[in-house]
Amino acid sequence: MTAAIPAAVWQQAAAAIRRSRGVLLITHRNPDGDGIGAQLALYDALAAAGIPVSMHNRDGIPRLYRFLSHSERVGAGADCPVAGDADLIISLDAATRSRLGMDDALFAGRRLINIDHHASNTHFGDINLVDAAACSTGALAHALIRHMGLPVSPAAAMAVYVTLLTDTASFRLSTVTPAVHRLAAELIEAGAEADVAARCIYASHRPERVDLLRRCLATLVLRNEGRSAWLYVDQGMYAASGSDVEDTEGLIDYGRSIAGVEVAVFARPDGPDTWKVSFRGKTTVDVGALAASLGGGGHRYASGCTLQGGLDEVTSRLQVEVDRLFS
Ligand SMILES: [Mn+2]
Repeated sequence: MTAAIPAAVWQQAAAAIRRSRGVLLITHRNPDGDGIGAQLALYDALAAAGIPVSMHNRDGIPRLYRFLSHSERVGAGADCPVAGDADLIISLDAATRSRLGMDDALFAGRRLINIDHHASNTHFGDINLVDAAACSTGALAHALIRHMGLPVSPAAAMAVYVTLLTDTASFRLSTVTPAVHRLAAELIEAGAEADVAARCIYASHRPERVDLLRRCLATLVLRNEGRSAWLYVDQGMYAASGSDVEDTEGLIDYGRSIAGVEVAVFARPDGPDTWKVSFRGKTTVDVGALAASLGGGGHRYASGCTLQGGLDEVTSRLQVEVDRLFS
């Protein structure tokens, strides 16, 4: 699963961590289950080995992932008070350094290990553990723990299991190889609880989230002879339902779930006249390339971009690119 990364690079990363005076683990803005799970698993393993380690992200931990051990130890915000103790930063699940959302100054004079599985990763680290074939960044974090010869505790196993679950859409994508199921089995043997993970992530939504879902589904339209599905939420829906951006996670999958739909498009506000747009593909359409054509990035089946303008304007611009996919 990690053949793309030479053994020497794993050893380099392991040595850099062992030599470090302090390790700071960071994942991307609006963190997801993969970034958080990779972060918490590495934290667990390094802390148990007596390596000084801390965690900080630009944005807070989504409610759904707060059942994971050590999640209460992750700092959030533009300022990183624990940075002073660290001479090594590990970036998790971010294709570019700017995706971390932290000031450039944080990286000055500190070594950087980049652990990621986005095909669009720019190899911005001093050491790059990047494998686009890996099903999750958490799987790479797990491989690093094993390369360091460290044990995987039940807490770490659970965190890595969550990265598999969330980044493969519950073991439903083409990234799910026999090796992914073998890793899942190994994690369950190490103490991950599949039922608890599924219940906490898929059956613990707030009523506000379901209210937002209802409003979002009212915006659903099919275009391109039923091959594209379009959904959005706006500030009014957040206000009316008492929900927030965290509650939008997974809404796009309702578009993708429709028979015949090859690309799902979901937009949400991300500041004044700014829209964060997500894409999901199903079989033939490469939504990573679609996002790249709009200045964004991601994977073949999941990607996104940010566009400026009113919703109608943004939708028109998107429609031009989506039409191209089916022409
Ligand atoms: Mn990921």
